[in-house]
Amino acid sequence: MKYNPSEIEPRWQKYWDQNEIFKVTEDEDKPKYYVLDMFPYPSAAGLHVGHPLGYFASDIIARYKRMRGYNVLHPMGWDAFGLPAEQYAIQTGTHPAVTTSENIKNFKRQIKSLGFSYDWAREINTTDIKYYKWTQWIFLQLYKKGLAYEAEVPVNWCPELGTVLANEEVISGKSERGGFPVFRLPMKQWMLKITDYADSLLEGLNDLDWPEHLKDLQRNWIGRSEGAEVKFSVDNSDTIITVFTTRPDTLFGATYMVLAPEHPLVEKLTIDSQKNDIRAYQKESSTKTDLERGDLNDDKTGVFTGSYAINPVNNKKIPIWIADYVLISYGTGAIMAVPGQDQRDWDFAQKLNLPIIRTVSPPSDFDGKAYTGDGPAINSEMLNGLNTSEAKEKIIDWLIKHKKGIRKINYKLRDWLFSRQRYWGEPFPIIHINGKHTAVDDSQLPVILPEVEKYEPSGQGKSPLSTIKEWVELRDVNNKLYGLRETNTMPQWAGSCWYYLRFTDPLNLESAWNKKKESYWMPVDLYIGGQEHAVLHLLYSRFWHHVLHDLNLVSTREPFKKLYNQGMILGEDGQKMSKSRGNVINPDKIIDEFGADAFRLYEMFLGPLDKAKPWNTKGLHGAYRFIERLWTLFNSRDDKLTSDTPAKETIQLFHQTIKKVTKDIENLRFNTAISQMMIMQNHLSSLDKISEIIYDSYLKILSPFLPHFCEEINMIWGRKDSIVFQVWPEYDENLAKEEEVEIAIQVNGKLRATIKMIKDQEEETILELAKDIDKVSKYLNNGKLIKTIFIQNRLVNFVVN
Ligand code: ANZ
Repeated sequence: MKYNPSEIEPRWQKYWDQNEIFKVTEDEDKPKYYVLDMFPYPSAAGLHVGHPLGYFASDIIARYKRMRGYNVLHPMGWDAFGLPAEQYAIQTGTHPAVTTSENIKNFKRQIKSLGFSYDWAREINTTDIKYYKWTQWIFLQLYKKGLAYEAEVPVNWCPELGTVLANEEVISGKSERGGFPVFRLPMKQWMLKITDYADSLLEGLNDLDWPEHLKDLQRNWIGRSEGAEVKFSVDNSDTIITVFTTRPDTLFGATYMVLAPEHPLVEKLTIDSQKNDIRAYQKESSTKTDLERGDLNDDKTGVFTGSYAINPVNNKKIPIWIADYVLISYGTGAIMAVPGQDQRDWDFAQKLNLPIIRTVSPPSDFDGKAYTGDGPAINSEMLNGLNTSEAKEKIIDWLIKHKKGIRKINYKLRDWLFSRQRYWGEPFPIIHINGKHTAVDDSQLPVILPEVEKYEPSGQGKSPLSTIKEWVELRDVNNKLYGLRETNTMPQWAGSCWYYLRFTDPLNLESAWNKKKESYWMPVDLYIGGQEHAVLHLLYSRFWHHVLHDLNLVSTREPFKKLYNQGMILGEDGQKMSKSRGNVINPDKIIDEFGADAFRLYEMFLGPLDKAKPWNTKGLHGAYRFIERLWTLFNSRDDKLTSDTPAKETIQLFHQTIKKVTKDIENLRFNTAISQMMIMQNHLSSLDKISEIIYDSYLKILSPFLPHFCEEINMIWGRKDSIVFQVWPEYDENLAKEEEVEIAIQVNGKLRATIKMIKDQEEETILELAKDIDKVSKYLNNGKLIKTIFIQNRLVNFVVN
């Protein structure tokens, strides 16, 4: 009998499906575990080999947790609103719903053929009316809480795509999708007040089991800065300029001021003789992106307005300039410039010959230009001698007392631009009556996306919905027009902001979710997905979740307890997989040729889950051969079975393997778990006799990695119950213990380091480790290695010339 995955795998997939093996309901007697994948956008291209990497990982965890007695929620669905289906509709006239449903069918077929343990009864689709009804309902909760508002805001208008884009969707003045030019234009838009939740979102991060760098990304995005707002009066005028500064302690060193070129006071402050220069400069800077303007290395430019401000602490007259290194979108759009302590100000002052005064004493060995660090205050009258934090406190108190300023916290985070001028999105449940907006009554939800003839945005960038008169115009029983529907749609983020909640109760027609079910399953215990969602999706969904928590609609403050980012799978050439490079691997072909289990084993063995790694077809053959060896080993059970006690060596390896696989799964280190199971296979295949418990336990710990294969063996062995609910084997710490040895690492006979290792490790492994030690590598790098002496379990001596 040969191992034949193409026969085995579909049979088990059918068995799991028909017997609803992975279907779950709330069970108060069991601990719950909620493991979630970032659900995919069902693109026309179908599944990419990068998708299953994360799905395999979460599935191994799901299967493992079931065997540990958890009630496991492991769902899948489709994030199906979005631009590609709409672009396709514009080109071909095919309704996005048609394309979407075809794509979902294909995605589902592919995902199902990989044998994941999803509870398919919970499948959701964000474009389903029964789903987006509740997206609209949640929007209304935010709206009623005063967190949604309309504003005339300068937006990123992309004529080519016919829509407004979020800042995040614009990269150096071009649309992220398609690379089309983007312009800044004022337009009426829906905004969500995520800024009200800036502190809440920051605080929430502290208790999360997320990679630290990911929390930092979120922190930087929110960008909280503590400081002060300071008021400067303008000489011979009643105009006041307010600046935001994080360094009020440097106020005595403010030798000039700068307004952003777009600042509303520029016009008023510019004297006649400077008007031409100022206008020319304003025009020039309007073509630059914020990123270009903020570039530290850029040559600083600016123009003098002709007016002067008065420094409130010493009444000195200081010139007011405009310069584009000051951004209108941050703080107050104006700064006090302190060239002694700020590098950008220093560069500007140097170039334009403005005075520089140090107000913080730099350390004696400092030889830079602006000193941006902390230190004792100098040239600052009442602050002299105080350290930076004391000086900050004292000056803020002084400013408050003299009504010249306030304490202020600033955020980089902006309110979230939430409307799009597109067809393929959730309609807003909003109507406009006499120019005022109001919520659609809950009883009237959902507001169904109507059919349109054309999917292009109408002129002036309005959504195609605005062209459907019968839909937009609301008439009473006497056919009198009383209101107009909002014609914008929500961005793709909306549906993914709460899908994890819907999974807890996906079929509910009465409410978004039942609170009891929600509080049973939430929070998500483990969330696995790509790095591309490290900031926005996670920030937006956390924001909605915090609001829902404040409204007492959910039971936890944070939605995702533990988060893990899988690394990218690159092409065999080490480059990002892309159609144009021709290095894309089609998962269907891999399954046809090797089967889903070999595919899973291979991807999990490729390297650490969170690292980027190139595809390698050789490795796939290796994975397949390993399964074949297991096939032989398990099928020889009848001949090899013994009731004799196994040899000491076998017992030790057995306990070590269970221990390592258990710990590695818990830590998502699947590649090393697989290595250990390969060592185990090697050993067992060399034995003539194997005891039942070893056969049994080994099959169990393999089963999350080779789910179809292990079900098959389990059946061949005559077991009636699926392996899915068998109990995960325990290990005995004492029996797993290895003898440790201390190995001396010498260079030219001189002891440089020691390493502790498990006895009888391979020479190659030890040498590699030894060469990596700093105290050793420094000699190896400086000289030529001429000889290596190796004494097993005792010593390494590098002879260097
Ligand atoms: C005076 C000063 C002295 C500053 C000093 C810094 C160092 P973060 O930390 O990012 O919040 N700033 C304020 N608004 C700005 C704007 N719209 N465009 C460009 N720069 C702006 O940065 C706050 C600091 O960035 C503020 O503190 C201000 O410069 C500048 F030794 O004020 B500071």
